Amino acid sequence: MPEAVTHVGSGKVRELYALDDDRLLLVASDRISTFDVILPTEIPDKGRVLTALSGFWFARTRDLVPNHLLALRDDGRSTECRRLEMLPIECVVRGYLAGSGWKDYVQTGEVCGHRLPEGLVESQQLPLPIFTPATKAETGHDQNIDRAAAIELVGEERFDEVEAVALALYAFVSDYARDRGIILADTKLEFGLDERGGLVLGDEAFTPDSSRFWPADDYSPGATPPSYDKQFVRDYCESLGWNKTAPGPELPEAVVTGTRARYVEAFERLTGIAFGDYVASPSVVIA
Ligand code: PZK
Repeated sequence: MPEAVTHVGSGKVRELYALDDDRLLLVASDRISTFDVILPTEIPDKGRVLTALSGFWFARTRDLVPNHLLALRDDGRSTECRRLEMLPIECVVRGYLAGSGWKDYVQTGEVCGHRLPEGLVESQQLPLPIFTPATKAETGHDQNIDRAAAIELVGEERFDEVEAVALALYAFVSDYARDRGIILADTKLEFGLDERGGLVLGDEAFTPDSSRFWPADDYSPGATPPSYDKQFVRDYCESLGWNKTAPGPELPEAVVTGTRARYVEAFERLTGIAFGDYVASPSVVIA
């Protein structure tokens, strides 16, 4: 008998279903977005790679903080997870100055209330990683907020706890990736609370959609490093002179193939696991 599942939410490239009162199913599609627009062409296996990476990191960080992972389904793109009470902030950690962090620094010399040294250049490594929370926007962009604004949303004790845990997770994963030739420039984490009020890591974690991964070989401060996964897509879109509003362009076969290869390469470099082994048996990443 097929289980009855209720669709409870959509992200840009993911779907969320309720399995029962306590469990959700997070399904990662092969859709890809660039410049905030979802493209009409899918990248085969992208959802599997992202699901595999999240599972891999959940298994390796569970002694730092419990997480919502219950099981990976055999399709390789679906995660069964514990239903949590999600905290109303995005928990971003930045080790390098990119994206909105760089923009805020140029305008104010600060990011989320962290006063930074003068004279930093785009993509430069920070003296120490910083916790830079943001509000969760239903539509449009998340807004960076300082410690006081985040404490208004989650309380001071919980703020101090998520900051410490998020920084510890970033330190673990960025060291792991660096040893494999990949820079984790920044990452966005989402936490929730279990029925006893305990802090639990949820959502996806340390995937290319929630993080900036840069190939360490190509890194040079002052430039905009190529994105590990989406650079072919961005370069192709730029070459068209597309105005970056919906609908996005269809991607040619060579861009699709090259981008799929980059996702698979990121997975294999980070995990040391052959992607074919994951497809054959998704639990290999959590074994
Ligand atoms: C939860 N989202 C984001 C929205 C998606 C994902 N373990 C959990 N418990 C309760 N709620 C969530 C989670 C998780 N993860 C995550 N929204 C709620 C989201 C839409 C589609 F795929």
